[in-house]
Amino acid sequence: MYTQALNAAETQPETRSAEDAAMAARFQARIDAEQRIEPNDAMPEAYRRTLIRQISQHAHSEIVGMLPEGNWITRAPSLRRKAALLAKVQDEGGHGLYLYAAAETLGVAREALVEQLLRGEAKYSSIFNYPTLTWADIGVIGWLVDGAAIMNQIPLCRCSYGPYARAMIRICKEESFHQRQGFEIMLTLCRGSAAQKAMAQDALDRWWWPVLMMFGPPDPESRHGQQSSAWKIKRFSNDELRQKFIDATVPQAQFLGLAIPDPELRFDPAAGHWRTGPIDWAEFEAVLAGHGPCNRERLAARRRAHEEGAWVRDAARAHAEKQRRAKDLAA
Ligand code: BYC
Repeated sequence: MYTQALNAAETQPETRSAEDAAMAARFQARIDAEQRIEPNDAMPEAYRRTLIRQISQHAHSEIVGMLPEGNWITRAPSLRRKAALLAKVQDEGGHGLYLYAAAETLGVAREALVEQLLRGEAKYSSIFNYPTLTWADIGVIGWLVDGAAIMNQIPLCRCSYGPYARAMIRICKEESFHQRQGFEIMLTLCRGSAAQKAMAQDALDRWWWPVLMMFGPPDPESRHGQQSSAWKIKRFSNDELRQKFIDATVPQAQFLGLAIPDPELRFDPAAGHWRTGPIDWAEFEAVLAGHGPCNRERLAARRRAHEEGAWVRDAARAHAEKQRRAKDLAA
């Protein structure tokens, strides 16, 4: 870990608040001037905590996000599909690692973040608490879940915190391949037999609303939104990104010949936007509270993987110890 959090000197309480205010003003001026914040730079504690929260939730989402798709690796319908899905799931493991590494630059250990996930204390994206029932779900995840992820993550490449922004550049390149492989699965199913097209429609029916929820609560309910925008961590609000996604996706569904499962969906010519019916935020809250269809299964799978991986951690520790002793002997 390398961070100025570890270099912090002891400060008298009476001088701290004046220093904090001056530091916050200097910090905001740097943000307003579009300067990147790097790990050893001074930063308000709340900025650090916000980033640790968001980046670790994002990392957990990548790792838990491997599970719904991993479920289909052994059942992919062809060698080509299997190779692509394997590569995609591996990419997601890699994204988790870049993101845990970015979080570590803020002075928190990856082990501590993983513990929070395993204890059920950390959030990860609501979307990964839904099941993948058919092969078409793999198409929809690539097309819509990765499509939503790209919409949210491209602006994060310009986030004010350097290590997060740089991690996002590589992640976004890979996400765009993921989105295309998903759309291509959907295209193949929609141009296939009536049963294949029905499977594609069923998957869209089940995933559409949960995907819209991925962008987070509506702006008035977004408790971190305003501050994160002021700090240029977020460049667009939850509702702005959701609207961009809807506008981009409706024509794609039309191209596929699929119906968006929303009787109230209509184009608003004055605004130039597609308008949806109301989102069921009670469902979103229930999923966040641990009552989605797969919350327990997902955490159980992560806990099992962690226990089964204990020997790898033990072996790595033993190897490091052996190396250290060999170095001591040579010295
Ligand atoms: N699910 O104040 P708000 C992927 C929470 S990975 C669960 O608006 P913020 C992929 C939020 O954390 C997808 N929780 O928050 C991977 C907060 O709770 P806390 C993940 C959610 O941070 C593999 C509360 O609700 N992407 O795409 O300003 C395969 C209030 O929200 C959700 C990222 O993590 C949700 N959907 O904005 C395929 C991107 N939404 O922390 C695909 C980075 C909100 O106060 N993250 N909450 O307890 C972000 O951009 C922002 O954190 C969010 C939320 C837009 C998600």
